[in-house]
Amino acid sequence: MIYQRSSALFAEAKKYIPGGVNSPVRAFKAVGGDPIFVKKAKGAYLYDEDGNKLIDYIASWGPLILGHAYGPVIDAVIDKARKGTSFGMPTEIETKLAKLAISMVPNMDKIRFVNSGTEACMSAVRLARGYTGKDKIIKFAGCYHGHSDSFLIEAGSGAVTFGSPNSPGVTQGTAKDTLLATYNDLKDVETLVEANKGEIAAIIIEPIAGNMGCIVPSDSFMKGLRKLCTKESVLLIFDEVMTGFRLARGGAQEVLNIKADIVTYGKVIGGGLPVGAFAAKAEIMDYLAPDGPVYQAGTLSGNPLAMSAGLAMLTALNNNPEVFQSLADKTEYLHKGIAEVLTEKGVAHQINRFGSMISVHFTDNPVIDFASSAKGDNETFKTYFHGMLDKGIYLPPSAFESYFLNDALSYADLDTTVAALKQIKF
Ligand code: HOZ
Repeated sequence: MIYQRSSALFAEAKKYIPGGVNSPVRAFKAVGGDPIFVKKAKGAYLYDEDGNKLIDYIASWGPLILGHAYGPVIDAVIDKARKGTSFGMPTEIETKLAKLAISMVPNMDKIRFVNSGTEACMSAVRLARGYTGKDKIIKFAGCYHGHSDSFLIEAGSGAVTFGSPNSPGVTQGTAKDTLLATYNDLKDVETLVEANKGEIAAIIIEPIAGNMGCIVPSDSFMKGLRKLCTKESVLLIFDEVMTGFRLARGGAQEVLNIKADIVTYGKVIGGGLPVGAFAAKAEIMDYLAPDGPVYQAGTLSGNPLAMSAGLAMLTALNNNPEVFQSLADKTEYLHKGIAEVLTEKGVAHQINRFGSMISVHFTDNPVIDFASSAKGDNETFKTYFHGMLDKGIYLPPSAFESYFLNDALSYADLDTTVAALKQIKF
């Protein structure tokens, strides 16, 4: 495939936008070459500026569960836009979306809408600190909770892709309140909590990790974490920006059967428009301004276009819960196809999958945490990524990102994907 116009557009973008992109992973630095500029998308396909059609496996990093330009979402946004795009005043649709979201998710009474997953996680931690009166938080190496200061400590996703999991610009004062644990290692968390007894406000985790590639938690780790938090009066925050409304109506809380104290959402809850949210029991949420002392605000929070997209999206998911099984079946089918080809070719690999999240780690050893994920062979990943791209398959341009399947993908698309893999010379 030819990507000439994309390359020209990238060269022009670099003159005015740092690195030519507004979010680092998009720049293809981890895989080399120039990024693809998208012109439009529909269903399972991206159409780029060179006229290529690509099968998409990122779905805008998760939210487009029903495919690109999903009819009811587009209609809802157009209809709303005609009536005004932003008011900075309350609207009825915010309550409608809040009511629906809360009805789908276990264990939550109230929800506050913000504009991104970063904002949601940042606000959730402030709320946890305000509610508990404690300062420190625990996060897991390789987990990514957006780019706010407290989380850029051994962060996954783009941060680690570019070798800057600890970003300059984060003060030591902030960094010292973020303690770091190893994913899937309960003993490590227990030791940290013990060493900081009475000082931990919250433990934040991606319940299915997607920012060091897809990593699945063990049942005993998750159950142990919940027990430990309850025992030590630490709030358990599930960052469900990727998993919320994707794995099931009730997200990871439902599928793992674990109740979190605060849950954060993003992307999906806006049907692909810029939305984030955080939710909890009323007792915790009522600590937020204007009822409580913990401040959080935003002119674009609850934006009518974003709310209408979110309402259309969640309504569709709520009315068609079979979509989650359909997605999981497709992901399993893809898993089998990829595994078969890579095994035949003798390429060392591990495939991690949960529901509609999946990633291929090029290593012999099981990938259960950041250290094992980082052992993946990036040269093989690059060959794989560019080999697939050349055949019209768009995968995440970093080994540290999960794929997100969308239900517009057909089994024929999955077969095309596996056929493309067969042609790659490793
Ligand atoms: N690292 C982000 C997803 N985990 C990428 C976001 C983006 O570039 O849009």
